[in-house]
Amino acid sequence: MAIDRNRLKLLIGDIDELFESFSAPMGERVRDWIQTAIMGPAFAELREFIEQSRPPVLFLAGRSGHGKSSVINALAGKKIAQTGHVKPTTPQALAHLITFPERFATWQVVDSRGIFETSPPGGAPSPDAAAALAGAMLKHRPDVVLHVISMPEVRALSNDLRVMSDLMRDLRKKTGGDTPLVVVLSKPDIIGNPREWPPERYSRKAAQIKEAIDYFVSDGLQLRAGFRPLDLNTPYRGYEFEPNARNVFCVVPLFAYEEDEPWNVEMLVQAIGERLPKSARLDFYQAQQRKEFLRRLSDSIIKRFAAIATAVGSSPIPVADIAVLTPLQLMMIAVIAGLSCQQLSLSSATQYLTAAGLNVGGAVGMRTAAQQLIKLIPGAGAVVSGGIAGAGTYALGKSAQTYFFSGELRKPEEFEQE
Ligand SMILES: Nc1nc2c(ncn2[C@@H]2O[C@H](COP(=O)(O)OP(=O)(O)O)[C@@H](O)[C@H]2O)c(=O)[nH]1
Ligand SMILES: [Mg+2]
Repeated sequence: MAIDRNRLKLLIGDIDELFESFSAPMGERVRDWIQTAIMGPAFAELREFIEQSRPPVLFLAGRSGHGKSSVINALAGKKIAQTGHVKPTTPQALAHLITFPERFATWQVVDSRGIFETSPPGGAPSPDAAAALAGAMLKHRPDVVLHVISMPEVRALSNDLRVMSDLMRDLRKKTGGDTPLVVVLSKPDIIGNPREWPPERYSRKAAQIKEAIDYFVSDGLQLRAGFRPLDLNTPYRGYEFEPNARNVFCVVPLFAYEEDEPWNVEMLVQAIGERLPKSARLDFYQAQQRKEFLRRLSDSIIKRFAAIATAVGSSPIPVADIAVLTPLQLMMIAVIAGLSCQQLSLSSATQYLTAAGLNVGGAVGMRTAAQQLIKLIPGAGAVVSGGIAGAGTYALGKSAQTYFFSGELRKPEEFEQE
């Protein structure tokens, strides 16, 4: 289970009702104000994050047999593209919509497979091929372009790379965007002795991989400075670059032979994810069920909701009771639950409250849940200040996050000082 867009409407409906039942006795003026200051911004935030999210567009370039399909399979964590002897029959780029039904996510993958085939490795791709590639990129407007080059062949393929980097420059000019180019150096295992794997166990292999990447950067890209390791402790896992003439954003080695565990795929996920537009991140991470990344997404939700709560607490209108914040907080908990692997719903939120020792089981309903929730908020008094509302909401969010992502119950007080 994960975040199902269709459920967002239900959740918002439930929260709206709850909020109505709380705010009805408060008078119209206060109610309207709460509507504008709390529920409006919170609903808008979730709509942007969930409803308006869209599939990431991943564009694959590189010669046949270099591992494009394998890269996609490794990223997706399942076999979605055929690998091996599939010779392209047409030189056109083909778009695939890949769905992850149990995870409510979709990716658009564009395979520009045949385009480089019109020239032998070593020779520059023909002007026609370059134009076809440029056309395909303009048509599909990728969020990220992955150029896959087999590591043992990097020396022969600097022409391809030069063509790619020129195309990236043109694409940026035409679209006004800054689509990142990620170079994936595939098949790092077959550099040197293929039996020496993984590089964490064979220091010689680690050195050979780093040497191949360094060569690629200095000779292929002709860059001498302006880059650093993605992971300072393991410099053979790839580099990221400052803006440069080659338009390369990062270089990542990836082992993606289907019979084995992929290697370094987390690094590639991170490199791609960080550069995706906000609207494409949920689908990208959710498809892979990568807990750590989804947890980070939930962090940003917690921060946004805490900011909304702070604004409420700091308002000139004296809100008598922290209860007005509880619908907001229940909604936040439901979204955190959804990002972990529970259903996006209020009943997931009550599961946390019950675990936290509040008696909200069964028939008592959402209203009781919301009223009980106050007992969990550190520092909640009769009138809440902005600081307390914000810090309390934040602490509650972190506690729920720990519960849903680590299966551990830590009270909100523990997160109060963060
Ligand atoms: N040794 C090794 N083989 C790989 C790796 N990645 C892909 N392959 C193999 O290389 C061949 C071509 O891969 P494929 O993904 O179909 O390339 P594509 O034509 O660019 O889509 C397949 O037989 C893959 O199993 C890798 O990291 N190491
Ligand atoms: Mg393929």
